[in-house]
Amino acid sequence: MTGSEEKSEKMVKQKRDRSLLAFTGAAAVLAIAVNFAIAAVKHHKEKNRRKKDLPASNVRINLSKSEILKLADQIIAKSKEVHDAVASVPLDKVSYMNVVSPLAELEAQQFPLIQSCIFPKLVSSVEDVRKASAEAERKIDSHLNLCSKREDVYLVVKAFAVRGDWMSAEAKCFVQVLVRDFERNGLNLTATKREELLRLRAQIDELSLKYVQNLSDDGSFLLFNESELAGLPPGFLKALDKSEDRKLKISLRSHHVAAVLELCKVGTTRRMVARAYGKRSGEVNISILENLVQQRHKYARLLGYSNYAEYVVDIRMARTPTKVFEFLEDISSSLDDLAMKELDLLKNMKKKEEGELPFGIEDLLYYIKRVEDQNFNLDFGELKQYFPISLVLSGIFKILQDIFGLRFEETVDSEVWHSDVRVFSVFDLGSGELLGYCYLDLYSREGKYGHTCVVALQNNASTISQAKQVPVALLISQCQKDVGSNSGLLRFSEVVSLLHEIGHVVQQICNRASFSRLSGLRVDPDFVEIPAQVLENWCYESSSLKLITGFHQDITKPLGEDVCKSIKRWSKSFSALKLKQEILYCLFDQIIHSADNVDILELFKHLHPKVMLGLPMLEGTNPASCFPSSVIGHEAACYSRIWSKVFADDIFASKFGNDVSNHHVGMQFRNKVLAPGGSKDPVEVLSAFLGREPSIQAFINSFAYHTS
Ligand SMILES: *[C@@H]1O[C@H](CO)[C@@H](O)[C@H](O)[C@H]1NC(C)=O
Ligand SMILES: *[C@@H]1O[C@H](CO)[C@@H](O)[C@H](O)[C@H]1NC(C)=O
Ligand SMILES: *[C@@H]1O[C@H](CO)[C@@H](O)[C@H](O)[C@H]1NC(C)=O
Ligand SMILES: *[C@@H]1O[C@H](CO)[C@@H](O)[C@H](O)[C@H]1NC(C)=O
Ligand SMILES: *[C@@H]1O[C@H](CO)[C@@H](O)[C@H](O)[C@H]1NC(C)=O
Ligand SMILES: *[C@H]1O[C@H](CO)[C@@H](O)[C@H](O)[C@H]1NC(C)=O
Ligand SMILES: [Zn+2]
Repeated sequence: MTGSEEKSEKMVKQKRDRSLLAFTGAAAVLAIAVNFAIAAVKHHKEKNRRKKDLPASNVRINLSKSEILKLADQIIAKSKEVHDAVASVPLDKVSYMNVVSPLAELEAQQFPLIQSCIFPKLVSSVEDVRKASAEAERKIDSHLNLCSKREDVYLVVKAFAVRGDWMSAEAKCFVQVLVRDFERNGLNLTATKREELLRLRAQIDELSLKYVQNLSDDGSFLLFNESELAGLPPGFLKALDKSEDRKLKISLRSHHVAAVLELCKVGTTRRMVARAYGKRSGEVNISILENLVQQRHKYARLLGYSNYAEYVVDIRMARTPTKVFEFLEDISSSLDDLAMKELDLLKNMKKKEEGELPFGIEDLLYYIKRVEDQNFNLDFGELKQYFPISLVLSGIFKILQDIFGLRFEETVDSEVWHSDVRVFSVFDLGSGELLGYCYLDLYSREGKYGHTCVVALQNNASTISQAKQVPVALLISQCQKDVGSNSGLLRFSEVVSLLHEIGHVVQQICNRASFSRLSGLRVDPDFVEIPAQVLENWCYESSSLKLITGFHQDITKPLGEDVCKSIKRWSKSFSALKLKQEILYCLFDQIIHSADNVDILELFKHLHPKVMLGLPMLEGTNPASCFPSSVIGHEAACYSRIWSKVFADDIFASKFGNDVSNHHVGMQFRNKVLAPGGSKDPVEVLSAFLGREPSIQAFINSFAYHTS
């Protein structure tokens, strides 16, 4: 989830990725039938229900305010009851049936109910419903938070884990995750240490909040006259606020800053804006960041780690900070030559336009855009006309059918929360088996969540006390409806984003893990973006582009071959430099969270030219403002986006590179990678599919290929 306003095609390309929203709550631990709760709600609804229920779905749609609050209370009561029951098992009597099974079942059953309470917050058109949903979320979260710290339950689960009558490999994995999560909450520490942990957590939360507020509350602006803003489109200038003496106000919000850095011809203006942006949060307070990092280290050390990065990376595919450093440094150095060539192109362009002035980091976006405008005859505004939403969507479904053997079929007459929402049943093409459902809520509207994301509404489960549940996913996006024609047109960046998100939907629906906690999108966070990133590749291949495009006034005319080729080349342009810049922030993030007493300013000054081919840090900026608020929550894990991208490229290049519609490989991907989900080690999963360990080589080669 990110606050990234859509700025330009390119920005979106880099930022899209944090949009995955997996409402896991702390959810997890659960059992026995919530049947009573479900029956009660169902009965109540029956009276005015005209719409059909979806078979094998327990997701409740279009609940009223009071139904949401009531359901939340029932969820909490049931959960407490089951936890109490598990906690009461004598430690010498623990068994699969009285410990693991109740917890697993509770979780499987409550997950769709919890999501039913929570997702209306994002999509309901009724304000009261959104408020009730937010309140339900707070209540449920704080209950789950309590459960995750229950020592009595921990002791019982631990006793079972020590006995080790696992039943199955998946069950073993589930129990180990339960124990791990309890212990990461400090439950195997002494009472005093546990208190200290809580205190630190509160401090960290408070400092984080301060830090984020200080970055986002900055209401300051710079004043320019029109000639100082030359290059920006008239519409943009017109929309700017003006000062009393008719000067134009550029705020430090990212959409203003990005526009100036990308489009403004005047070097001094770009520099002023970049500098102001780079030292926002007042005369900034690096000490808040330093303090925050110190508290995080203390927190990790109480739990037995030697630093915070170790604590964060331990439960991720990368496993250790050392591995992360190696990874980032390998990639960075292998990009040096290409990035240098790219930079030379930009420097030459600057020389032509501005003479002998030195090239600075604030020139990067502007000259990338200038060179791209010159090299690519791509007008993204024009291109839109080839992407009518309905056509793109049916093209994507066709691609998914061809590769993964998934048949999407629209289900009319099922209940929805808004008339724009469409519901699809997803079937296995071969067997006709129902695999799951997908809700598409594509269009922006008032009160709706402003970003693009996928929410898992239900995970696959077949529990003892209840009929089977199939996976259910909800895709939320912000497409604009077109008045006039009945389907709007998508920008290319929106097409990429849509395919990415549908990758998450496919991942959710193809998952067959038996435990809700390990299934769907609740997988290793270094892994979770991989399937979606693999799918993005289909946006850049001629054969698939032709399936998803058609001129809006004559959809039989797909995009021309030359444009398709151009899009592919464009997708790689300046990618080494852009990636280097991202690596800079990732390294910075990993270093400050791996070492003590780092002088943050000095570190950034040192790292900047080293990674950015000699370009110095912009004088007067503050590294504490490099971290946009979305990074809070990703600390010590910034590398993860690049990590998953690299392995997604490995998969695409080595398995689909020669034939993007290879059904055989697609089915293997579905069965070997998507199906096991979080129930297996991701390295094992990828190795089984690739026939070798995942490697960064394909990614690096794709750059080498591009250079030649
Ligand atoms: C708590 O559990 C963790 C993880 O299993 C272990 O590394 C640590 O040593 C344990 N701490 C204590 C005090 O038992
Ligand atoms: C805009 O400001 C610059 C310097 O800040 C000044 O040199 C220039 O004359 C101004 N242009 C106009 C049109 O006022
Ligand atoms: C930065 O924070 C420290 C304490 O965290 C405080 O002493 C100092 O005055 C602050 N500086 C600024 C410029 O706000
Ligand atoms: C949602 O439920 C309300 C009544 O609670 C009903 O008026 C409305 O039509 C329903 N919305 C949809 C899209 O079915
Ligand atoms: C759901 O998981 C079960 C294992 O618990 C599996 O047998 C079944 O095939 C899965 N169903 C779907 C639709 O994935
Ligand atoms: C942000 O920093 C400024 C100092 O630059 C300070 O006055 C202000 O209180 C801070 N805001 C928050 C929310 O901490
Ligand atoms: Zn994603």
